[in-house]
Amino acid sequence: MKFFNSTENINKDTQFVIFGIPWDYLTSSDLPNSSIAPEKVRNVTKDIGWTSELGWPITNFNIADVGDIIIEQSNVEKNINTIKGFIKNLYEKNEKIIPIMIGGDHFCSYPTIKTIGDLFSEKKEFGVLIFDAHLDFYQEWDKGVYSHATISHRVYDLDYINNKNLLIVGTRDIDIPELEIAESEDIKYLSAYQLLEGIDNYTEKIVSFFNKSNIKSLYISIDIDVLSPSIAPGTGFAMPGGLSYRELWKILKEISKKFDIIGFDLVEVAPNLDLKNKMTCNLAAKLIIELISFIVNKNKL
Ligand SMILES: [Mn+2]
Repeated sequence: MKFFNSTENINKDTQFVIFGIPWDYLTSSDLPNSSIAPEKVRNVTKDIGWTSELGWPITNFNIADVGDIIIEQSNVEKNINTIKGFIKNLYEKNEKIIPIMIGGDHFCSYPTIKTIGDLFSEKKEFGVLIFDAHLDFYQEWDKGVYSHATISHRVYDLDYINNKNLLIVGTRDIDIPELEIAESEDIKYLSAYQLLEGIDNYTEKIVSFFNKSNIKSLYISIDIDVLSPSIAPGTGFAMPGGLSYRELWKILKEISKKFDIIGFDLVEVAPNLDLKNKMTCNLAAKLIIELISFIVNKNKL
């Protein structure tokens, strides 16, 4: 099963390349099965209509779905290298592609962001936007420095990432050690409650944060738990007070208009915790295809 009508192979016209990382070893949840999310999110696309909400046929988008990366659950270093090699290989087939990763737990974003960032030549114009209920800013978590609870910290540790080009949005479940690091390092994040100021205001805060640093190109990482658990129950850490689908949709639309999105991911969907109607998988598939539609139609938004 492919994502909507994606082809299998990358060619010169391919704009987006979807791949799955079926890896949830580094979650701290007792109920993890986000490793099956890539397959389950693809599966629901057979029941979703083939137009974007703004009326663009999905068949007009040039998407290749190259399947899942082969993962050995507990072999962390090996997986990081495998992911790196896999993504490099995608660019060798077509250097202009926009990679789209479906996780897996949030740690899957780290090797993905690192590989894409390392290969991106305009480092001064590169920023990372993370949507998450959590800061994921622990220095270490139970299995060490690599964990889904340390992912934002590991991204921050990259040479070219700092507190002026990394922004975390939608937070509402931050632990004391994370808060202390965020305060001492002056890490910027927008709490979910700040949405009380209105979605336009909230979106403007995100845009102006990156504008201030002259960021032109963004990588976006979406942890599904940034959304309200009332619409996204299928995830390991369901925290109240999350964004609505429409709020996230609106933010993604505005961001796509203002910046070049050079890659994105959607992580932490746990299909075993989803409702029988697969609403969280539907939500994930919709977010991915809507964001693709915004990137394709950037000049019409
Ligand atoms: Mn999270």
